[in-house]
Amino acid sequence: MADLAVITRQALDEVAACGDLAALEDARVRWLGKKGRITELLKSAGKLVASAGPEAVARVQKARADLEVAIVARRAEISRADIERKLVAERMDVTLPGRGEEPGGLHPVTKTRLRIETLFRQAGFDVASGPEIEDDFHNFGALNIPPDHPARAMHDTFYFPDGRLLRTHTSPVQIRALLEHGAPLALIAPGRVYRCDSDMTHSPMFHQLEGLAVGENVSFANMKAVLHGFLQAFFERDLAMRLRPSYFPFTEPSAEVDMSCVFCDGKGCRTCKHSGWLEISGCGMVHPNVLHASGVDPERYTGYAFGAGIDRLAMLRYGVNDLRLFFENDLRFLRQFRAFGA
Ligand code: 2NL
Repeated sequence: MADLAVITRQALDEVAACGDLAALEDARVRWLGKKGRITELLKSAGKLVASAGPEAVARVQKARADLEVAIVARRAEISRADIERKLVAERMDVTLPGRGEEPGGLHPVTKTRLRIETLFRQAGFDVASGPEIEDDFHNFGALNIPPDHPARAMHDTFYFPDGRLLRTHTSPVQIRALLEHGAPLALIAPGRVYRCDSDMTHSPMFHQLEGLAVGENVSFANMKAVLHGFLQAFFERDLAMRLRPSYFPFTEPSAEVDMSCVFCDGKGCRTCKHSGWLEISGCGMVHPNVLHASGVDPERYTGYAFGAGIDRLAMLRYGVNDLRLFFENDLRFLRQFRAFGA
C-alpha cells in the first residue's frame, strides 16, 4: 500500500500525457477498466484490509475517483484542442474577393441607342416603339410602297404564313403614332428591324433609327438643321454635312445624308473610300400619300422624316470596322466597352 501514491501519480501522469482521445481511452481501460490496475486492487479488497488496514480500501476508492475526474478533465481538454486545431486548419478569409463578381455592362448598340434617345429628347422629340411583327399596311401600304415594289419580295422581307411580316424598318411605329395622335408631332422610333440579307455589311436583324416631325410649316430646312445638330452632338465635334438628291417612295423630295469622315476629317481614308464623306442617313419630306394614309391632312400639314442605322452609328462612334462583331457577343469584344459612357 505504500505504492498507492506512486501508482496514482503514474496514472495521473499518463492521463496528462495523452495527446488524443484514443490514447486517453487506452489509459482509462488500463487503469479503471475491468482488468485495470486500480480495479484489480479493489477486487482484492479483503487482502487489502488484511495487509494495509481498513482505510486502505477507502484510499484506493479515492484514488479511483481522482483518476476519473482527471480523465474527464483531460478528455475535455483534448476535445477543445481538436476543435481549435480544426478551426485553424479550416480558417477562411471572408474578406477575399468572391468568384464571379465581374460586373456586366450595356451592349455598345444599347449605349448608342440610349445616347441617341437622350439627344433627340433634348431637341423636343418623343421616343416611340411598336411591334416587330407587322402587317402589310403599316410596313408597306401606308408608306406609299406599291404592291410590286422589290422591297416586298420574299428575298427581302421575312413573311409569316398568314401574310404578316417582320418589320423591315421602324416606319410602321411612326405610322401608328400619326394614326393615334395626329399632327403636330415629333418623335423618333429606334428598334430592331429585319431583312433577308446577310454578308460583310448586312445582318438579317439590325437596329434602325427613324425620325418624324409633322406640323404646320415644317420645312426641309428644319430637317437639315436638326440632322446636322444631331450629328455634331452625337460625334461631339464640328463636322460638315451635305444632302444629295435621292429617291424613296415615302418621301418627296428625298435625300441622302453625308457627313465629313470622322476618321480623316474629310481628307480621305480607307473608311470613307477616299471620298472624305460617310453616308449616314436617308431623309426627305413625308410624301402626301403617306400623310393621307395616316389620317393627316396633307393640305394643312407638312413633315420630314429620316432613317439611319444605329449599328452603323455605333461603329463610327466606337471605331468598329465589322458589323458582325456587334451580333457575335464575344465577351472579349464586349468587355472593351465597359469603360465607355453612353
Ligand atoms: C434610310 C432611309 C428613310 C424614312 C426613312 C419615313 C417614315 C415615315 C414617313 C416617311 Cl412614317 N419617311 N422614313 C424617310 C426617308 C428615309 O430611311 O436610308 N434608312 C436606313
